[in-house]
Order: sequence, then C-alpha cells, then structure tokens
Amino acid sequence: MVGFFRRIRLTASFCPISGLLVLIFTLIPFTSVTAQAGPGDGYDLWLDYQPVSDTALLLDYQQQLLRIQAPEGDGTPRVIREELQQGLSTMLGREPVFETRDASRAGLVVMPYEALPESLRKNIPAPEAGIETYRIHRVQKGKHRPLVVTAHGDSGLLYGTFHLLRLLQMHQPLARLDLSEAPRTDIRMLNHWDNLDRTIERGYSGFSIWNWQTLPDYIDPRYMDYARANASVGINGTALTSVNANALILTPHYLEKVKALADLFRPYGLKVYLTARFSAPMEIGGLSTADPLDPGVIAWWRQKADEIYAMVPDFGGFLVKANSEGQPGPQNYGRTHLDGANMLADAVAPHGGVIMWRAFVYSEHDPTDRAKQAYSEFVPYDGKFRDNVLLQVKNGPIDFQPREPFHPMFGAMEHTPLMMEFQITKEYLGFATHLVYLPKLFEETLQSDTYRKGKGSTVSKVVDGSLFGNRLTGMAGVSNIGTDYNWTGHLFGQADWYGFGRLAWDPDLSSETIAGEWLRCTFSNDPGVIAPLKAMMLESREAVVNYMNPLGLHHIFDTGHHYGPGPWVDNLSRPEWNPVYYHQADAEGIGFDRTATGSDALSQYAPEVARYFGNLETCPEEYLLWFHHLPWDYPLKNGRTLWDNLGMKYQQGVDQVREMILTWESLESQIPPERYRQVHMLLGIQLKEAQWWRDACMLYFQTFSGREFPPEMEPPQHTLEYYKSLKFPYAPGIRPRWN
Ligand code: BDP
Repeated sequence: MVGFFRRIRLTASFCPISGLLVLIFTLIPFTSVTAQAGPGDGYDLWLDYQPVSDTALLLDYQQQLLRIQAPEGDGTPRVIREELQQGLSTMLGREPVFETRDASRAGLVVMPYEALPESLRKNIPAPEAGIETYRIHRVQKGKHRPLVVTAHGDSGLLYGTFHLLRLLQMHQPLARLDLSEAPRTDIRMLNHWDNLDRTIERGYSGFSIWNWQTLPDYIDPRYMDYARANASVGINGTALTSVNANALILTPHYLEKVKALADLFRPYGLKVYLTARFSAPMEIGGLSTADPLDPGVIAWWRQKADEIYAMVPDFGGFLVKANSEGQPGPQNYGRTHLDGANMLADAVAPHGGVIMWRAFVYSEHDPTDRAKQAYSEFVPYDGKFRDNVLLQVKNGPIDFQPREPFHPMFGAMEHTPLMMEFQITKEYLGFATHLVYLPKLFEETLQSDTYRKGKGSTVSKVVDGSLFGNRLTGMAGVSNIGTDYNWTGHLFGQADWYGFGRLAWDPDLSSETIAGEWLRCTFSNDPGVIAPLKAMMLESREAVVNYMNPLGLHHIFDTGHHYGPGPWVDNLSRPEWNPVYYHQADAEGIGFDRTATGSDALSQYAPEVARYFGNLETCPEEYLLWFHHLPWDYPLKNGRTLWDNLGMKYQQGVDQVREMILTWESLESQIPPERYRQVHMLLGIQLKEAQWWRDACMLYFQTFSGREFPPEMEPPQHTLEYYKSLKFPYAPGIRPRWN
C-alpha cells in the first residue's frame, strides 16, 4: 500500500462518507479483468515495497538505514525524503528518522557530492560528471561509516535513491557497496499515442491517464505515481500526445494543462514534450500555408515556442511525424524533411529544446520496397540537420513486427544523432492480452552488429552515441500505459515499461538481468518463483514469433486494428498496407526477396551484414522469409522442407504457450490469488489466439503450397472461410479520425 493514490484512498476510508464511496467502488462491475483493487492488484508496479522477510538482513538494514541525512527543501529533495520514508518504513517495518542537526549519527547519507563534509568526501570517489549520475558508496574508513548516496545534481540523487531502494527490494547486502552509474543516453522518454478525447491509438489498457477535461484544476494523484514510476527507472521525458497530432494541444487552453503536468513532473526529473502537427500554423494560427520556408510560418513557430517556454521553461521540445501515413509535412510544399526539421529546430534552439523528427516515412507513390524508403529519404541528409535535431528511427525497417532485422539507418548516418524508437504497447504482439516480454526483443535489436566501424559496431553504440561520438542521444518507447487499475492491462506488461526504462539508461543491459530485477521487485525473492517465471518471460518472445510470424514472415495482421491474422488481405488501396505484399506467397514458394535479385534492400546494410543475410548458408532461419523468396520444398537445416518447418514453428508457438500456462499453474500457491487468476485468464486467451494464428495462416498458405500439414501439427479447428469471416470492428486501439 504505497502509491500516492493508494495513500489517499486509505486516508479517505476513515471517514464514513468516503467509506461508503469505497463500498460503491467495489460494487461497480469492471469491464477489464485487471481493474480490480486488492492484494497483488499491481497498482504499485515494481515499487511494491514488501517487508524484508530475512531476519538477519532486516536487522542489518535497520541498523544502517533508519537514521538518515537527506537534503531539505521542496521539489526533488521532498520527493527523495518521501520515497525513503515510504520505502524504508514499509520494507523495514520501522519509521526512519531524518537527522537535521547531528549528521554524524546518520547511517544513510543522501547528499550532493559538493555538500558532503570533507571527512566523508575524501573517502568517496566523485560520481562521473553530469546531473543525472550518482554513486552509492559504503564508507570503509574513519569513525563515521555511513552508506552514502551522492550526486552532482538533484536528479542523480533521486535516481540513486531509487537504486538503493531497489537493492533493498532485491535483498542485496550493503557492507561493501560501491557503485557508480551514469545514463548512457540523454533523452529517455515515453511516447504516448494519447488523443485529446482520451482514446489511445494502439492502446490496450484503458483510456489515457491524461484527463484533459479536468486539468489544470483537478490533479489526479495518478499523475504523481506515473512520474514516480518513471523516475524509478530513469525515464526523464514524456511526449504527452499522439504522433498523429492534433494542433489544439498547442493552443493556450491546452498549454495551461500541459503546464500543470510539467510542474508536477519537474521534481521527478521528468520533462514534457509535445507532438507538433506540421499544419498547425494554418489550423490554429490562421495562416494560409505551413511552408517551412515561408517567413510568416517561421515567425509563427518561433512565437509558439516562446509562448510554450514562457509557461514551461524546461519544455523538452517537439516530436514530429511528417509526410507519413497522411500526416502533413514539408513535402506538401515541395520542401524536404530537412527543411521542416531545421525550421522547427531553429524555433526551439534559443530555449535549449530539441526536435525529434521521425524517420517512419513511406509512400504509396514510391514503388520501391517499403523497407528501403526511410533510408533513401534520410541518409542523403546526413550531417545537414541542426545540432538540436534527432532522427527517431523505429527498431526495424517496417513497423514494430514481432521480429525484424535492425533498421539499416542505424550506423548509416555518422553525423546525425539517431534516436531509437521501440513500441512498448503490443500493437503487433497480441495487445495487452499476451504475455510477451519485450526487453528480449529490444535487446536483440540493440545487440545487432551494424559493422559500420568493423565488428562490434552494435546498434547500442549508435544509440548511445559512442560509435560516432554524437553529442545528443536518446531512446523512445511508445507507451503501454492506460487507466486500467494495474496501468498496463497485463501485469507482465509492467515489465516492458520497466525494461524499456532500464535499457534506455543502459542499452547494453541484458534482458535476463532486467527480468530478474523486475521479478524480485514485483513478485518475491524466492528463487523457486523467480527461476521459472524468468524462464517463462525469456521464452515468451520467441513463442509469439513462432505462433504469429515464424521464419521471417511479417505484417500478416488483419488490417486496421491489427488484431489477429489476415494474411489473405489484398484489397487495400495502398499496396504496402496489404499483407500479401509482405509474404508474397505463390504456387512456387513464399517470402520477400530483398537480395540483389529482388528489392535489394540488403544493399542498405554494411557489406558484412548484407552478405550474412544474403547468403542462404549464413542467413539465420528466423530471418529467412524476410530476405528471401524460397520454394515450398526448400530444405531447412533439420532436413525438412520449408513448408513442414512453417507448420512445425506455428505448432511450437502454441506448445510454448501451453508450457507457460503449466509454469504459471505450478506457482499458484505462491502468487496472490487475484493476481494468479488474472494472469491465468489472460494466458488462456493467449493460447486460443495462438491456435487461431496457426490454423488461419497454415490453412491460407496451404492454398498455395497444396501440401499436407506436417504430422507434428495439430489439425485446424475451423475452415479457412471461417477464419476469413471473422470481423472485429470494435477491436481496441484503432486509429481514429484525427481531425
Ligand atoms: C503504426 C501504427 C499507427 C501509427 C504508426 C506510426 O499502426 O497507428 O500511427 O505506426 O508509428 O504501426 O506513426
């Protein structure tokens, strides 16, 4: 019971009137299986500070940590003290005391490095330069040997405090602690695809947590809990609105609301960003053009930036989707992405703002392979963007698929900062109902080798700027957060939010380490619980690839909502929106030829990478049909045909979900009943949908291959006609009409 929201509710229940309210609250039938409040409900996320059960450890912690010297004052210092008070009292069962006079009695010192007494400072190496870095050090010499959390700035102290609390949650010993941390990227941000009417594009866990109607006067305590959760994993930015932007957010009426959120978030080190609709000068500014070279347009954006910064002095900047999927942009005026990005960059530069210009562009008028278009559009501009522009590039060249090779732009633009964009919400991975641990996917991309400066030129080194020495760096994650009681719909979706933050902080962290941390903080420190759950999480990503898009297949989702399979769809106006464009199945075989005999998308990679994927001997089977069109009887490494392997992979995916269910069931006695039940029901949905994917795709592909299903595959439950007849006009998260 630690969240701010939770504390409010508890306090309220003491008075009879609100007691009645609580009763009513519990009687309301919820539409979401995860919306119920109760033990293990998930509202507290990974910050569910459980009492330390190990008595020796508890004693040790109590001796060391209950007398604290911490910074005084409002803002971040207040947040630090509150978090320590909350975390320590819950985990250690006793209230900590904040020493204001005699600091030499403090067992825990949380202080800026510059403010530490000389007697301590001489025994503690300085944290690295920067306001977000920190050091946690147990002093080993002298009379006074406290545990010290120290930093050069408030944010560093806050991050260090959360790190210390995490160590306690994970039952780590303190005696010899000495660790130093510095974030590897500058901008670590969530991208909310939240609309002003509170629907969320590709959102599956309720409505937007931003209540634009009641802001700025009503402050939902959830806003603070949101900021606190982000700070606990080092996320320092949030773009509040959808990339398919609505210009109204830039009007004074909405900017008042944005300011209220920014003021709340500031103590948590969280900066606010907005999406900028390129045609805003016309829609809300009364101009007749949005041409980026027009003096009136240039002046309008400058004035708009001045207006925003007057209200939100630390405003982060604009995130822009332009000339992509129907959004307006500079090309509407015969200008380029470069013209557009630099014009906006000049508007925010005097205030220290940045422009995150998305590279997710492709056009129905361009007949070349969609996978090639972003590279062709942007790489020629390398080195020409203003210093405060980052190009925000999706992890793969198509669109957040269950598996994609890394985007060829990574490593190809030495003089331009490239920001990573991952999707945390599971648009193409089973919505919030499937348990799929995404840090495994993120890690796969980050550890891919671009070979741009020889072996070891990983995507992580492009993103953290170390490969080319870029000054500005960042990582964005499309949020999976909504109004569902547990924030993310599926409890395990919280691990994706957590893991995104951890990887943005350190892009070389392993997904296994992150899973271990999250499990310990969310479930328990019992190895009997952690080991099976960790194995299940790590396997879950491969399971979804197998039952949705095995062997390099991609984008065969039903259209619009992307819920379930639709490999047969071929009637959409834009060719590259049709699944048949991607799988290219015919009587001969299946797959997209991206070698020199096909679209030659491979030529956009470094020669080593192009050779590796291009050569059938070396191309990993998981990327086979991404890069090659192969005959149905093409033999794979196991000696069986491509067709048989396809069926076996789909079956394997279904079997993996069955395994996940068995694992979960084996832990029933160790998991709070409500939490157990919720996840169990969701796993049931996942199994049904995995079977649906297998059956629908294999029946459809059989119309081309004309072969029997492999004996390993269970027979389909329905006919192809049945699967084709399924329609879901109300599937969640569909793109609304924006204007
Ligand atoms: C696609 C989504 C669409 C987004 C688009 C984007 O289907 O809703 O607008 O990405 O990233 O995956 O802009």
